This record gives sequence, C-alpha cells and structure tokens, in this order.
Amino acid sequence: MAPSVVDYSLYLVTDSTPAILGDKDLVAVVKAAVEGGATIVQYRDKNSDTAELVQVAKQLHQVTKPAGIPLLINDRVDVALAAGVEGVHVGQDDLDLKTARNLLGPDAIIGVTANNLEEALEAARDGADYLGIGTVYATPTKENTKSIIGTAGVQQILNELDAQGHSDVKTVAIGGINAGNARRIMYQCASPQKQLDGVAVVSAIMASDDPNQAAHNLQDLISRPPPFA
Ligand code: TZP
Ligand code: MG
Repeated sequence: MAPSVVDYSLYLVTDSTPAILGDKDLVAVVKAAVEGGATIVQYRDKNSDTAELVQVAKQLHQVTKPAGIPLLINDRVDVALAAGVEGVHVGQDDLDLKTARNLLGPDAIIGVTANNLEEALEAARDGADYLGIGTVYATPTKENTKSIIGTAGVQQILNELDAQGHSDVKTVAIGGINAGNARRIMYQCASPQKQLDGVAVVSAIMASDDPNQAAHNLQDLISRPPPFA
C-alpha cells in the first residue's frame, strides 16, 4: 500500500542503458540514491522483457520499501501488480489513467506525463496523483520528446491547474534537470498559489559516478528556501 503522504521532492527515474548507467549496478545505484536523498523512484526500462521487469522491480522494492519510499513502474500496470509496488507512471500512449486506477485501486500512486495544458487538466480531472510536467529542457536521455516547454511552459500549467481548481494534484518537472538548474526550476516555476512539488531526474543521478552524493546535492539544493542567487 502507498504511504499516505508522498514526498515528491527528488524523484528518481531509472535508466538501465549503458549510455547512462555505464557498468554500474542498477539496484546499487538506486540504493545509493535513496540513501542520498531521493524520495520516490520510478523504474523505467524500455528494453527488458516482462519477466525481467518483474524480477528487477522486486529487487528495487527491497531497497525502497524498507526506506519508506514509493516505487512506481513506468508504462506497465501488469508489472506493478505482479511486483506488488506502490504505483505506475503512464504516458499519453500507455494504458489510460482510469483503467490503471481500476486495476490498481484507490491507494495506488498513479502519475501521468503532461506535455501541455490540455494533457495536464485531463489527467488532473481523471484523478492522477501527480503530473510529470515536461519536457522542460532538451535531453539526450529521451530523444523522441514532444515539445520542449521550458520553465515558462511549466509555470503556465501550474497557474492553470490552480485557476481551474486542481491545486491538489502534485507536480514534478522533468527533462534536462541537474544540479545546475534544479533550484532555479523549483522556484522559477512557482506561482503564489501553486508550486512544484519536486523535480524528476534521470541522468543527473543515474549517470553519476557517485549517485549518493548526486542525490544528496540535489536534495540540498531544492530544499533550501529562496532566494537562490
Ligand atoms: N520524460 C520527459 S524527459 C525524460 C523523460 C523520461 C528524460 C529526462 O532525463 P534527464 O536525464 O533527467 O534529462
Ligand atoms: Mg510511457
């Protein structure tokens, strides 16, 4: 079952490809990141078969669960069910949110990718727990991204979510976020009514030689109050 209060502040999205993970061990990297300050983890793996996905998800869950950190699976509701993890993250081309909710139940954490205002509002209306808003900046990690929306795009979505009565849906920004811009993104995107709940990163942690330190550094940067100069 999902924890009742979820901390979205430092959202780690995994990547098992050699270009990002190198020869490091996925489970060891996630463990280091969780110890360093990652607060929620999404297992994202576009290449492994279903049996491998379930097996690795279970291994990751043995790291996240004792730490009280939710583990979500990218794209695959079946894998989330089989591994008994806390939720899923679905994109616009994946199983729709309402079906995912029916399958996983009310306590599951379900996140949706929102590239624009329309997608954000629809997901909020349909009961998403959080939105992954982006792509903020172009990133080699996900080359076939739709439009790059920048901080202005994120800000516009946050403003409209609030204006249309969806201030309760949680939000993280994703795409090209690293230690050099995380703090600015957190505070630049904030409207007085609706702030980002966190940042989601792949390479800033997964590609680091020291994922523990990378997560610690990011957590420190985003949790420090403004001013950010
Ligand atoms: N969705 C939008 S951008 C992205 C995903 C999964 C990849 C982000 O990777 P990075 O390395 O944090 O830029
Ligand atoms: Mg997807």
